[in-house]
Parts: sequence; C-alpha cells; structure tokens
Amino acid sequence: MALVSSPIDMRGYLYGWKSFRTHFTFRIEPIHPPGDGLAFVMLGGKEMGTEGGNLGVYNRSGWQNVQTVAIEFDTYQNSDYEDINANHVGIDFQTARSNKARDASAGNISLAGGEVIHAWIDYSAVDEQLEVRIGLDGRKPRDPFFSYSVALSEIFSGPVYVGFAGSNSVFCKCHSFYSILYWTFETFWEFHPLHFLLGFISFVVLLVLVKFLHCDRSVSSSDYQSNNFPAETATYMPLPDPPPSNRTS
Ligand SMILES: [Ca+2]
Repeated sequence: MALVSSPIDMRGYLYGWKSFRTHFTFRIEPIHPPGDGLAFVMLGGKEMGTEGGNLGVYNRSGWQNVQTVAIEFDTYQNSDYEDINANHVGIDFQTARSNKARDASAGNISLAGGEVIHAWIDYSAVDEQLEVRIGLDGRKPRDPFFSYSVALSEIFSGPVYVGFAGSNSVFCKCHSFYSILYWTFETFWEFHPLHFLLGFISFVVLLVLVKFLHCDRSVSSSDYQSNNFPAETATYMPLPDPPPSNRTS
C-alpha cells in the first residue's frame, strides 16, 4: 500500500464534502497466472491490509478497520468474496466484497494484459455520485464504465488518505508486477442550489438591514432639526396696537 504522506481535508463549504477528480495510469504485468490485482483507495487512517484477495487493503477477514472506499481492479476470482470473475472493476466500502462490480471485458480491457490502462474517478459532492471510467488510449470516455450513488461525507468523519494498494497470493504462484505510471488527484468546490438560496436570503436580509438603518437615520435627523432649531426661525412678533382713533363722533 502506498498513500499520500498527509491526509487530505475533504470538508466542503457549507455542504458536506468537496468534489474530486483523479486520473491515473497503471500496468499489471502477470507472471502467469496473474496475482490478485490493485486498488485505488481512500482511507480514514493509515492501516495496511493483507495479501491475496484482500488486495493489500483488507485484513484476513476481508475487513478494514478504518473507513474505506476502494475502486478495485481485481484479477483473481475469490469465490468467498463473491467476485464476479478474474477481470473486473468494483467499488468496495470497508470490505473486500464489492457493492458493485462490472466485467472489464465490457470495456474491451484485460486488466492483467500488460497494457497501460487509464482510469478516471470523478466524485460530485453535489450529486453524491461517483463515476469510474477506464480506457486504453488516454481519451476520457464520455460515459462512465459504472457509477455509484454515495454520500462520502457520511462515510468519512475526518481527513482522508488516498493512494494505491495491490497484492499477490501466498497460496499459489499467482503473481503480478504492479506499476502506477501517472497520477493526478484534484479536489474542488462545487456549488449546490442551497448555496444560491442562502446567498439570496443573505442578500435580502442585508437589504432589509440597510433600509432599516436608513429609516432610523432619517427619523433621527428630523428629530435633531426640530429639537435644535425650535422657535428661532419662527419668532412670534405680535402686531402693535393700532393708533388711537381721532375720529369724532
Ligand atoms: Ca479477487
């Protein structure tokens, strides 16, 4: 197993988790018959796995003690783990028994064929959708090889180690050499409609607040004027009495 040296903080802004995309190329060179395969892993802690069908990810009971998501490229059929065949791609959650798997032959790929294989894994935190694509020529297929609905924010409670694991069996001469030739891993923010709703509410609240403060200042200003300039501008000047009349009756 080879993991990044420091775990990655995947907490999102307001909304659970960050989205991520990863692209890597790998090659499985078998010494006939091939070994068990390799996996891209996301782990809640650094805990190594064991050999054989456990792919270097799981213990001998097929279990991982830390929170785990693994995309496995499995080249050995383990009936005890209900593997569909010896050439499949699957997604596991903390156990070697895949929640979903698909025959790689459906993509015209032999995982242990010695060719360089491209894999793309995309996760949308907004859609809570994980997509896996594989190919041989480096052009990312438009349609995923398979997809899986999952809220990773509910699986992982903290930072995540990402990396790769692979294994061979100790019970047979099944052996492969595994190479990771290229790898990128990128996290990014994705905006959810909830963000826009919160933004709109914040804007309305701000408008109301500004309006309230403006009205309050207007009232204070008029009060100030009426209190400080009371009668000076309206001095009462009684008219003088008219002169006494000289009329004689
Ligand atoms: Ca297997």
